Amino acid sequence: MDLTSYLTRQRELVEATLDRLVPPATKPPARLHAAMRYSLLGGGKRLRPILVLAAAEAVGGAADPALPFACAMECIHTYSLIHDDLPAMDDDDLRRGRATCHKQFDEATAILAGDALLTLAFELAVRPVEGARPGVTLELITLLAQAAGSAGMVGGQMLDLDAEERAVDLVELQNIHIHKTGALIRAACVAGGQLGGGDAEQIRALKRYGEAIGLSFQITDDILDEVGDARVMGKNTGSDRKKSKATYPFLMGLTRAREEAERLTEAALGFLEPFPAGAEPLRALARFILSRTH
Ligand code: GRG
Repeated sequence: MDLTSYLTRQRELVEATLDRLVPPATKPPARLHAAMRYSLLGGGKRLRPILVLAAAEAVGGAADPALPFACAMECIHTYSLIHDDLPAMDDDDLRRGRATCHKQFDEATAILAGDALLTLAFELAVRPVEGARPGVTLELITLLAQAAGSAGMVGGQMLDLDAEERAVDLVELQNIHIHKTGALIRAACVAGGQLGGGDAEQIRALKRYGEAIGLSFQITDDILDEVGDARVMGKNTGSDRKKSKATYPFLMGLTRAREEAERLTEAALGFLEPFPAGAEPLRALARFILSRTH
C-alpha cells in the first residue's frame, strides 16, 4: 500500500473533523478558543487518531463512525504537549515548527487551553457511534480516562519527573514510557478495535500490538532527539542530553536501541498475523513508527 497517500488522506480527514468539532476562534472566550485551535490545528502527525481509524478498519469496521473518538485522542495528546512545554515542565519554546502555546499566548492561557482540550475530549468521546454495540461508549470513556490519567499518561509524566537527576535503569525507563507515551497509543488501538466491532481475541491482539508500537515509538523518539534534524521535527533536539535524561540510546547505545525498536516492530507485526487484509494500514503504521524522521 502507498503509506504516504494513506497518511495524508487520514490526516486531512482528522483535521477537517477537528476543525468542525472545536469551537471557532471567534466564539467567546475567544482567546481560549484561539489558543486551543492554535495548538490543535497547527501540524502534527495525527498518529493516535489515525491508529484509531486503522484499528477499526483492521477488524472489518468503518473508519467514519470512529472519527469523533479519534479526534478525542488528538485533543488529549495536544493538551499533554501544551502542558509538557510549560516552564514548570520542559520549558520549550518550539513545538510542531511553531512557538509553543505559552510563548504564543501566555502561561495561564496555555494551561487553560490544555484543560479545555482534555475536557473537550470527553465531550467528543460520548457522541453516539453509529452501529456500535450497546455499552461501548462507557467502556471507551473508561479506557480513555485510564490511559490519560494517573494510571497512564499523567502518571508516567510524574514518574518521569521523579526520575530526574538520578540514575535510572532500563526496567524503570521502560515503566515510565509504558505509562507516559505507551498508554495513549495502546488505548487508540484498543478503542479502534472496539469501535470497529472487533471480537475479544482481536482486541487482545490490538492491545499487544499497541504496547509494542508504543515502546518502539518512544525508542525512536529518543533516537531522533539524539540524531534527528530539528528543522524536520519542528522541535528542539538534544534536549534529553542537555538535561542528562536517561533515554534508550543513553542506556543501550544507539545501535542496540535501534535493534530493540526493530524487534518490537516485528513483534507488533506478529500480533497482526491473524488479521485480514484490512489490517494493512496498521502493519504499515508499525513500520512508519520505526522509520519516521519526525
Ligand atoms: C504534561 C499531562 C502531561 C503529560 C505529558 C506525553 C507527554 C506526557 C508529554 C509529551 C512530551 C514528549 C516529547 C513525550 C515523548 C513522546 C511523545 C508523546 C512525542 C510527541 O508525539 P508525536 O511525535 O507528536 O506524535 P505530533 O506533534 O506528531 O503529534
